[in-house]
Amino acid sequence: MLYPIQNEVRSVMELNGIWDVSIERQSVSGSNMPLTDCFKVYVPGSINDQVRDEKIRNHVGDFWYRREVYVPNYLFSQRIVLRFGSVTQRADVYVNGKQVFSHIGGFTPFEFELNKYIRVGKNELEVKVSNILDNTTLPVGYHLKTEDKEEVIPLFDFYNYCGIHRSVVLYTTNDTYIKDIDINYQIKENYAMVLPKVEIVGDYDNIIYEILDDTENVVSASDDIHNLLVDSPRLWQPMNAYLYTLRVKVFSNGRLVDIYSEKFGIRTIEIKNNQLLINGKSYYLKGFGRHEDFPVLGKGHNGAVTVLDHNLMKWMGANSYRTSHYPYAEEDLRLADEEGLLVIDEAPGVGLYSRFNFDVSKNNADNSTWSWVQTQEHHKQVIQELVTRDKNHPSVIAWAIANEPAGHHPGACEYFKPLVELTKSLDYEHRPVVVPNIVNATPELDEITKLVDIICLNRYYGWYIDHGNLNESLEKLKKEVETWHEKYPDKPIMFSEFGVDTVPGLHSLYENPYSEEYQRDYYQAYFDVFDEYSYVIGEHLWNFADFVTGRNLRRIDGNLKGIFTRDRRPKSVAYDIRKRWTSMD
Ligand code: BDP
Repeated sequence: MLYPIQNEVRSVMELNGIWDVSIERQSVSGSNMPLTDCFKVYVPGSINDQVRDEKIRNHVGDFWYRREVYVPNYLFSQRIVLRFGSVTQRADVYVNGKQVFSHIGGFTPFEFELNKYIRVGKNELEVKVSNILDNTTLPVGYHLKTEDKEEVIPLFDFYNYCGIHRSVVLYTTNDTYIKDIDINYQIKENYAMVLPKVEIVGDYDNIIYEILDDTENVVSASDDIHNLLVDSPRLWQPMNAYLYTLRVKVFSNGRLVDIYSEKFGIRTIEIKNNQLLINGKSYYLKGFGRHEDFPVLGKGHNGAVTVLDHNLMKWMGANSYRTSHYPYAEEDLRLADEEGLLVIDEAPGVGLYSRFNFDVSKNNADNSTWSWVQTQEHHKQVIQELVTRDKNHPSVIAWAIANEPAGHHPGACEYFKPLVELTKSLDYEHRPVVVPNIVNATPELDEITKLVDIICLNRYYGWYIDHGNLNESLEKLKKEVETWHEKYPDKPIMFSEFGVDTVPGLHSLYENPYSEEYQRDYYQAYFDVFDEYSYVIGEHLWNFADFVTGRNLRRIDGNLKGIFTRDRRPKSVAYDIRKRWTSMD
């Protein structure tokens, strides 16, 4: 799905700002009844941390958002599209009292044509937002409902923030419009052949494709996609990005009816001899698993936070991150494209593990995951939405289609095989597919790793296993790395998560868990292991910053595994890691 842009033909109008929200539906369309029991919520932003009332903060079920939208008469000569960047977890959209669209899935955009539902001037827009998660949704939760209580118990470790989390816009196009663009290309000896696939709706008689360099010079132009050649292309390199633009112009009877500019980078990605090669050169991934999580905003997108987080990652010497555990705002990826950051782009396939427990020794009590979850169809939908949204981003180097599923429970392979195939088939580049692995899905038992391109390990030896005992746990870590390598010698291994909860300001003379010293020792010990193996191709620390979780005996004010605090102050370990990463070639 294309990002909304404004240009010669298209216009964009933001509907962000303060909306009215209530638990019961308040408005009757057309009436001027005063609204009672409404509270104010800023969009984009999670509801939960904008309210004082705990009942509202913890409400399970529906929230009704409402606002008026004034539509100027001159827009009506065009298609008017209403687009939501994301609504978490489910949205039912009502226009002037009538339900017109629904979308399930909290982290991808959706849109629909509005013309037939609206009039010139004042219109009423309502969105029923639900935060229910169950065994058919992603993420997965246990949905418990009795006569006097409704609850969602998350099978994952972050707070189930809800609301309209990303921008809401009205944008316009003509009746003939560019619906989608796939920018495929092939790199030859000293030129690149760009082969865009453009989907157009409506009548037209001519299309012109232009390729512009980063100073906006047209380097190639044609009405035939087979003639789009870029001589001596400048490659998009990690941390040294170079972006071209594909501009597509659509004409009808000599008149320009649509135009869309999409940036892209020219580069290759390959997995070969257990290495990750970008433009033929092997790269080591240094970076983080992250969350969209910030005080007050919750999971609401805020451009200033995106910019700061990217600046902090670059300051640390990172070159990559994973959008754990769901697709992030489109603005994040657009920035990563410009900055040369490498992104493992993750679908919200999290919680696929019956009776998941932080005490991993308890995780083997039940092996029924794949008979209980009914998420496969929805999983296909979220993968499709992820790949079609993000396919043209040069920053995206791999798709993570789930996080820590029960890869060792019977049925895991049957569940994942079609999903891996689908992901590859949707992506013209066939980028690597990964599924970060949980420690219980051992090399002997796991059924998923054979399907993926990079072995991604989330490991907590010295924390959930052998808590506080680094020496003993590192022997287990080494043994495990070697066992995976023996089983899959051609696949690279990366650590997609490892870390320890650390209370900022807590110091200890000893190896005391939760202290800043323990976090420093833990990371140093892991790095010493990684550096022994040439086939370990990356380290993503868990987590970039502390983040909010549900209430749990193991969580003191959330998950404290951040290298930064939730308000982005560095813990001591940040300086060690910065030193390591900035001195690594
Ligand atoms: C892993 C999960 C991650 C958690 C992390 C932790 O992938 O979402 O936050 O452990 O426990 O199991 O900190």
